[in-house]
Amino acid sequence: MTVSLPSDPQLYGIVDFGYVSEDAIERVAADLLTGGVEILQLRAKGIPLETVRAAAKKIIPLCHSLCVPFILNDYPDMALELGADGVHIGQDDGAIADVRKVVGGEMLIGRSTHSLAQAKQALEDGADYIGFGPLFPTPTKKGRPAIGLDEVSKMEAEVGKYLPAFCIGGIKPDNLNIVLAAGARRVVVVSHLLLADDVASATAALMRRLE
Ligand code: TZP
Ligand code: MG
Repeated sequence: MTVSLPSDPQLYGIVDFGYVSEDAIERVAADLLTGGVEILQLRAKGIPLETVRAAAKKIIPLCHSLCVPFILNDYPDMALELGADGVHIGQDDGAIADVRKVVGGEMLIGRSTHSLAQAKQALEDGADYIGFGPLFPTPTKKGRPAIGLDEVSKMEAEVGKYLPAFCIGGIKPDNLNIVLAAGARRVVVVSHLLLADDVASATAALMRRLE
């Protein structure tokens, strides 16, 4: 089974081993899905490959039962092997064309971008969607400078018009209005949701603000 991107996704969730222990990863993924994330990524930096594989194998059926695309951060080979719907790669993870050779024509390829220029490049290189940020400083990606809101509306006009562009980095209910006012149409929210006492309710509350 392959799930494609929804036509107008607003909220992209990430279940991240940086916030969630191995034994809770499936439950938290299910909570994000219950709350209404429209795309779900598994992000596992510095985690043994077998642990990543085992987590992905549990989460993929949860996503597919709801027709939510499952995206694996890094590891194009594993994404292909496991039947992920997409793979997400950073600026340092090689050319999109090379990842495309590994994963074939069907799989979604998402690219992290940190400037308008990188967003334009990702569009030109054939990304299926982009992340754009971090808009604000974030503990989830320590050391990555915040890019602020200045380029958001240009990015939406020049790139987001042609592919889904998700603003990311430090986004939470407190700053969501200014992010949307800056022109963002879609967001990725990680720590606010994963650190919530009730992940499903926090996700559902955020979804209501975005719809
Ligand atoms: N890429 C750019 S910022 C970021 C990633 C993975 C982290 C987003 O997490 P948070 O906790 O929502 O700031
Ligand atoms: Mg990467």
